[in-house]
Amino acid sequence: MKTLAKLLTCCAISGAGFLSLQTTSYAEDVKIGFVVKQPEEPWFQDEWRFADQAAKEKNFTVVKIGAENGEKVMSAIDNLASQQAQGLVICVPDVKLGPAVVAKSTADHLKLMTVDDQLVDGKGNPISAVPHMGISAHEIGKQVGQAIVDEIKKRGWNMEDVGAIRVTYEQLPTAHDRVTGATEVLLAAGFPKANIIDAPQAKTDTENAFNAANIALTKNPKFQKWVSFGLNDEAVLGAVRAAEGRGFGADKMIGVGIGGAQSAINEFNKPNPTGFFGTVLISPKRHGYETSLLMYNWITQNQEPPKLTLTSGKLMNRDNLKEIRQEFGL
Ligand code: FCA
Repeated sequence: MKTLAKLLTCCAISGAGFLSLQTTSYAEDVKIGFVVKQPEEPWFQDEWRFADQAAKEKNFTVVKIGAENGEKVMSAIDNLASQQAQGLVICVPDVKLGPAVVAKSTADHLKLMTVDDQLVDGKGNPISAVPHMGISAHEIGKQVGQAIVDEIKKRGWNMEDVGAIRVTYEQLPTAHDRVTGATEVLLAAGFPKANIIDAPQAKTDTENAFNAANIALTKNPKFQKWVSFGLNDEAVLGAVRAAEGRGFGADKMIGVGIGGAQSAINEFNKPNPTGFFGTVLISPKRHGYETSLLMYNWITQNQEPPKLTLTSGKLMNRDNLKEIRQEFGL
């Protein structure tokens, strides 16, 4: 009798142990990929950091992969499948890869969600069947435009004498929408259309923006003052550096970016102000943590993420940097 009781206790304990072990290993078995187009950009590093935070909290694995071109994207997806991942969150290097990315993920039985840049189909229309989290690009662009207009007025500049370096990357819809929003606000405020100079960048990094902006500056020596906007902080920083090289410092340049990650923070932390006047802070926490969690819930609870989530931003400058970042949980 005594032995039987002992035996039962022992089984109950090991039964419980077995159960809890199963639960743990189930969560551990969840593996998702987080693939980004530009791993060196602070924004994407922040997204990864927040994806890691979600993984730690929920006890799943995030495989972080940088994929700068289509070939790397395809092999990243295969790689994830061979590691038995169940899904991926991706910001592609080229949105036209859309149909190929969808086909490859489907063939590899991976759930697919996009972040930042929405995939497009062969006709250039967004692939709305794939859940996506992006920024409200047009609205955020308008915030950039408004910040520039407000500062032009504050400084009492005559808009006729001011050139605008519009750093463009037209093949990316979110980039187009951001600069369109900013442009609309400038024009509505009376900024002369002819003073808006396009600086098309070949790649969305500071170096390419710098090269593009230099051409715009060379071709337009008549302007004594400049403003600049573009897709992100890197684009505007390229223009700011190019302008600096020609003597247009903080008093002759108003650059407003989008992002608010380390590149902007570094700039604001310089002892003296530069032409990088402000940025619209967007949320890497939502884009990294929340997308990973949405993917996790999709895998573990078959709860599909919302088809479209658009996040908002807030203007940030040297003076309110800490406060605004705190507001965003950063
Ligand atoms: C695009 C840009 C990034 C970031 C993100 C939200 O992917 O290239 O810099 O702004 O959107």
